[in-house]
Amino acid sequence: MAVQLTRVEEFALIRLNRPKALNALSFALVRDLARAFDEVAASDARALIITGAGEKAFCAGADIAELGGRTLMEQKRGAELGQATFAMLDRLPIPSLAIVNGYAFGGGLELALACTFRLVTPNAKLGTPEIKLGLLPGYGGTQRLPRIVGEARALEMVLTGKSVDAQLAVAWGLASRIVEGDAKAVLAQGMEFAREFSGYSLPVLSLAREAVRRALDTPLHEGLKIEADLSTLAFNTEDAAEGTSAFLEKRKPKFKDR
Ligand code: DAK
Repeated sequence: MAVQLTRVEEFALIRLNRPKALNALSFALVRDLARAFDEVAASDARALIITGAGEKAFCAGADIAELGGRTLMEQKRGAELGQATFAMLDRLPIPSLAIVNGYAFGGGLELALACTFRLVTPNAKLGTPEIKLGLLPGYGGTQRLPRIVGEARALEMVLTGKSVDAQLAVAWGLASRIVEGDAKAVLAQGMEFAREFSGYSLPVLSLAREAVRRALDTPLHEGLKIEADLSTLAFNTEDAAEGTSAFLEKRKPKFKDR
């Protein structure tokens, strides 16, 4: 299977598994990813972690061998398939984390950008080299990248095709931190990172993600209204009652995801 979905303790783990092609995203793989995201959404996992098989790459992008010889309408449908699939990831009810273990180019970077967080290994290289192929990103990169790193840095990446290393990725806010060691150690650090939030109320985490996400495409006065609505909605959860009571009673809260 080119997409392996497993369970590691309380987390869902997706491993892109085409290491000989540096985990390139064939259209079939993208469809498999969509099915996996559906399964994750219906599961009781507390976060999703995505990584790539092998030592070299998270994902080297769209499968270039499949890109040629298609009509413009087929290309448009291809872009829409990639965008819709990555939107499923962005909209999962639980947070997600990409462990970028090596190259994340083109569609591979776009997959990571649709995750809530990114961690990078020291050998990671992140980039949008499409321009070198006479193309531009088609799976959400031109929209998500500037929202994460800002317009000038996004333009620098998209127009030059130059990649960013692990340290610069962290400096630019493209990744949250660097994780080191073999695949097992890196996964353990990813799980440790995810545990910094995964014990909190899932519905409240989801409302918080929604509020922050809306900040990026909404004028301030509208965004503040959205925040008032979503934060009020959080007060309606049993978990909000539990969290505030637990504080006053000086005990640890027991959230129930309700
Ligand atoms: N697609 C297919 N195969 C790939 C691949 C890719 N993206 N990247 C690597 N491979 C394959 C290589 O062909 C090679 O296969 P064999 O020759 O062994 O059979 C194997 O993986 C190992 O790669 P290399 O031998 O090249 O390994 P190196 O360590 O020397 O180099 C590299 C690693 C990552 C620097 C290099 O492989 C590379 O530059 N890869 C291409 C990276 C890239 O350009 N990615 C962006 C792809 S474009 C759309 C619009 C736009 C897009 C999609 C759709 N629509 C409107 C529908 C564009 C999306 C993209 O992602």
